[in-house]
Amino acid sequence: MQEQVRNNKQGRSRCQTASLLGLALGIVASMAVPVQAKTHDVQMTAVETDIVIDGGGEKYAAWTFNGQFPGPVVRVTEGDTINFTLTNPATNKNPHAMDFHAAEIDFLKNYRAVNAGESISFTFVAKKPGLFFYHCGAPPMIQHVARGMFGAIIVDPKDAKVWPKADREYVLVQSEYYKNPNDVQAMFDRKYDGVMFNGGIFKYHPFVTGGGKLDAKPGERVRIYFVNAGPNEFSSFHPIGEIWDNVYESGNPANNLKGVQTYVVGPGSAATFDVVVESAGAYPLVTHSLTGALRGAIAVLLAGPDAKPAPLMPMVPWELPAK
Ligand SMILES: [Cu+2]
Repeated sequence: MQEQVRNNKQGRSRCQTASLLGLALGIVASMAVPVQAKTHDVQMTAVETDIVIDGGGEKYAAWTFNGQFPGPVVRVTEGDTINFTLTNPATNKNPHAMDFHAAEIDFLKNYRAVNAGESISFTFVAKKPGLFFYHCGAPPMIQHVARGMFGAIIVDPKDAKVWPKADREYVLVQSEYYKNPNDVQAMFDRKYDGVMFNGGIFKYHPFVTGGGKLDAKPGERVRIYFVNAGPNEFSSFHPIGEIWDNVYESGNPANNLKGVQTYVVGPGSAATFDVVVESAGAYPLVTHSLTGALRGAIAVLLAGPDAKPAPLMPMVPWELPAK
């Protein structure tokens, strides 16, 4: 009898344990499965080199990360760790540095400039989702940025469902063009000669020689990751013929503005713009600061049913059509 009671008790407790376990598993299964944080080894090299900056083949004595203007897009997920190394080869003439706006770390130690022939490494966790600027901070910083040492880092939200899924994504980085790369005073005086998207004058303007375009299909949600490198001018980013369905300040899904015509992105800042293209046609994306648009900062989003998939940052580096 006692044996039976004990068995019954054990049976009941096993049963309770099993049902509790089942309940717990059910809860776990119903929760979104968290993405495992990753570690990324990101290595860049400071490259002082000539870069083509317009469709006519005009060259510019740029300073770059990895020989690209802008530098490569870094893409991680919220919570990921980035082990970063910058190499400044002995063949360079200038000190260079790296400053990631996505990081929250001591700037004196990590963002210091290293001489040619040296390298620097640091680690950070991308704690906040969004779109962030990165740039060289070696003095004079205004010149290192003007000459092309910058790029974008996208920190995707841990939970992809916090915002609508984009059908197509592009990165655009705005910057000013100062014709004489050695005239630092012109940079301080804001005497720029053009404004570029992704290191080119009218780079995505199909009516300009050598110009390209950004493709989309009607009805698609196109997400533009927009960074303003400056070094000095504000961008007033506007889609001609459209309205931004959403603007996410600093690219953070929590900072969601709706139905925006024009949104100001200051130097060293960024925002993510969604446009659902209503119909086929051409939609020039411009800075509505017109001296900038009319001197290079126009990227035409061409919507047609035959649009092909495209890279995040098309035409970097610029490939000129064969003559
Ligand atoms: Cu530099």
